[in-house]
Amino acid sequence: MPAQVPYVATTANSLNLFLSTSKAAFLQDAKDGGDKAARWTVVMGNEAGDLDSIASAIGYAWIQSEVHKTPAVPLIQVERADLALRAENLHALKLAGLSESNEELLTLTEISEFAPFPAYKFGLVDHNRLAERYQVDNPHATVTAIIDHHQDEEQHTEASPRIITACGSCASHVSALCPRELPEELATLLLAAIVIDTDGFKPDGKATQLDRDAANHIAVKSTLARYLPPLSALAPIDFKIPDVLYGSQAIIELTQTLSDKKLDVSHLSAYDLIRRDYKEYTHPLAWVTGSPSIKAGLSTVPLGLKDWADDGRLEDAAVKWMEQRGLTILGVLTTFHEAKSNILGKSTKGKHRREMAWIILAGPQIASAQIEGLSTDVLASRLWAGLEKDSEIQAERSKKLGLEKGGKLPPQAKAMVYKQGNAHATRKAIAPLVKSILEVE
Ligand SMILES: [Mn+2]
Repeated sequence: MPAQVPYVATTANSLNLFLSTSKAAFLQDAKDGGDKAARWTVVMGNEAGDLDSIASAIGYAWIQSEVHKTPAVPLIQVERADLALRAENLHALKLAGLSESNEELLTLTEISEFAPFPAYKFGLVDHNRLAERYQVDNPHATVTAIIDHHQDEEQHTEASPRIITACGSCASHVSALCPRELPEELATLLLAAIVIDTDGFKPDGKATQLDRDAANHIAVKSTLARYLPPLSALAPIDFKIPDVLYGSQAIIELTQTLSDKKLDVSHLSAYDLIRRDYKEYTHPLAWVTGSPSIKAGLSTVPLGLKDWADDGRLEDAAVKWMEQRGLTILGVLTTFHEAKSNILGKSTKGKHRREMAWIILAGPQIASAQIEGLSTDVLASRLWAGLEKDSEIQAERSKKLGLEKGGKLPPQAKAMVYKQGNAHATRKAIAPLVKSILEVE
């Protein structure tokens, strides 16, 4: 089997053309001002900017534009310079025939000059609540479509379609909506997202039947098609497709390459690691007089704390990021495999572990609410108690890093490190838990 080269699409392709054309036309309308950009639907994934979010946004914008003939542009919710923090995304975008610089993509960097946001129709993929920044001074902001696999936040109930169903990858929902004919570069991009989210369709993993069916639907159109076993595109719809993708050589190779690139973050600084896979939440505290809101951020880092966070590196990076984002709380969620050596002394993949490092700062939100009895002490005891009594994550205090002593943190800051008894609980479980701990009276 040759290396990845044969899967790479050429740069002159219809996906590439769709992206460049829609980006240029949208930006021109935005610059012209008035309500020229009002005809556009801006389709975006979540702010963590993972491959699922990027592929789903591109895929759904393509469907809107080419199938439903509604002008749509995908917006990648990361700064252009931060695209480089995710090597697996760069690889998948290359397989999908984008240029080395990814200049075809519309990122936050190109829209930063527009305030208020120049368009008001939004399609949300891989999340289901429109971020605050798009609503500021934008009274007509409307979510017209939602396609997601996260917990339903029950917002934007007028959106149509409004598909929010759990499955391994949001890109599977988008793939299922694709017509039989689609650019092979787009099929490849969606397939790459599903592959990385389901660990190559591993049985008993995150892949659901919906993911497998959707992947089979688009795989035949992808640049991998000729390396795959015969697929069932012609099978009757109610015929349960056997899992032909799992275990096929081309899928194994794609899974391996993407996951190697995703896990190779050893060259990144603590500050890069915290920003790389990051989501932000606003929590109103109904139990404090006047219900002040605080901002909390959750970073997922694919390396154990001991490999990057000691000697004050975590504290320095976290405080810098928290001040920049105006955060009161930052949770750093690690996921990694313990290094282990086998009987021949060769290192092998050990047990899957997760840790959480939490930092609470006395930022401006606390300072202004202090008279009402809100302090970092009060927040810390509420958060630690809530985390520790949750039976799903099974948090156990860890003092290895000494973070709880706060020696390298500003005055009044509180911090704690936990090992998770349940290594399966991801940010998808921890975000709603933190919401209920902080918001419930
Ligand atoms: Mn996703």
